[in-house]
Amino acid sequence: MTVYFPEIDKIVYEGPKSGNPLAFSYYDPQKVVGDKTMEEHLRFSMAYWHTLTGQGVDMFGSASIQRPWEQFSDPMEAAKARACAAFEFMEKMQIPYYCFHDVDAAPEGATLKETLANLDQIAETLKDLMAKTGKKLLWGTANLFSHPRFMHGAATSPSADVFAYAAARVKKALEITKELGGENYVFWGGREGYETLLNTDLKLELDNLARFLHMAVDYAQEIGFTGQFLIEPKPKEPTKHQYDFDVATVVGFLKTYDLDQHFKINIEANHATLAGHTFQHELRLARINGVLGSVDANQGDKLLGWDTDQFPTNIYTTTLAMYEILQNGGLAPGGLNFDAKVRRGSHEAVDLFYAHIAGMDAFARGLEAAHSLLLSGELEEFIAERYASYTSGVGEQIVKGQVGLKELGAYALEHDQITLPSGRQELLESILNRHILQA
Ligand code: XLS
Ligand code: CA
Ligand code: CA
Repeated sequence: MTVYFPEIDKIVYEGPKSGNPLAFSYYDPQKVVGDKTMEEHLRFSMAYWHTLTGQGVDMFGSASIQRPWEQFSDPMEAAKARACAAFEFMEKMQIPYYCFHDVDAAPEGATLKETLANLDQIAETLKDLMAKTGKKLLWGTANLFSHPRFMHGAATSPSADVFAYAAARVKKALEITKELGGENYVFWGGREGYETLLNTDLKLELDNLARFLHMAVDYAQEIGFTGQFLIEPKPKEPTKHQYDFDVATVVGFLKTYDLDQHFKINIEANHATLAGHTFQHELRLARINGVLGSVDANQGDKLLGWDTDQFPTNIYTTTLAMYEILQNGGLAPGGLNFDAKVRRGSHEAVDLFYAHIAGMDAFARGLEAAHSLLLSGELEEFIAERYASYTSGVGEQIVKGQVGLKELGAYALEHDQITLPSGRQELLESILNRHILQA
């Protein structure tokens, strides 16, 4: 079998003092943090699209990246070579999971029939490689946004034929995900949104999106796919207004359409910031609603207003993310999928390794800092104290629903001289810093 990364050996943990850029400084898969190993906590996954098929293309320039596994005139040959490169990469990086869109794995054919046959064939290749390497599928999905047929949406297209076509692709993607033992299945809205209400039947589009998702749930039951369904929110890009804007919007949508018992949420850091939220905000909101399912681990650039999908290197962010994930009891069956791409200028194969090492180390360090923060209980103690007025007296009565405006009105007349303690934000920020620096 062709070796695609001959100069690179397996990346191993050497510790923070090593200085070897092709080694982990913090990610030590077997190291136990609390009740699990780092590997069990972090459940890292490689994104097939960015890592294997990303070419550094942007609005102003053509491909800056040429991967040897893509250099075949027959697209099926390229797809097989790509699969081999993917598994070699995962093995060398010690990444246990991967995620893919149908078209990342196999090329579209001239007809839908051909496309589906290509997928079946590549699924066999993937299955063999998974059996040989022990790598696992975190989630599968269908790309319902790249081809021009999806220019007006897929499940929310004004064309019923496009709706049907999209259904056929999701049907096959679900079958393949099941066949490969996928632990989740993701719906990211793609072009499910609109540019202008002047040409849009908003109500029909939202109803159709819900119909589509119900069909997927029914089909999964029919074929015995037991993986977790996930919706991935994003506020904009490619459409001006995406229907699955953020966690709050998705929670409302799922409840409105009676889908809440079937779906959890896949939260991407860069999508959170595009929605004007912190990553932690989205994780917290999902967690308290019981729908934190999985994470697309990346980061945006606050100076740029689009989805830059950079590798996550900000340890503040990874610490606060792991703080939520630990309190969620972990992510399983979800994981941390690097939906992240190397920059256009980072065009050499070795950059893929540097990038994933940076992301894995940032999350490993974040895990340790978050664990130390939780173990100390400093934030939780402060918060408990801050809200202590709800554990007795009138506060307890409010929480238990024992009082209304009448009773509270009478109470307030007697208690209108109120003194409030400090919120201590700066102190808490220095506590966070201490755990990040010392964990
Ligand atoms: C695009 C999305 C996409 C999903 C999977 O912005 O992040 O890559 O994760 O379709
Ligand atoms: Ca994503
Ligand atoms: Ca993204």
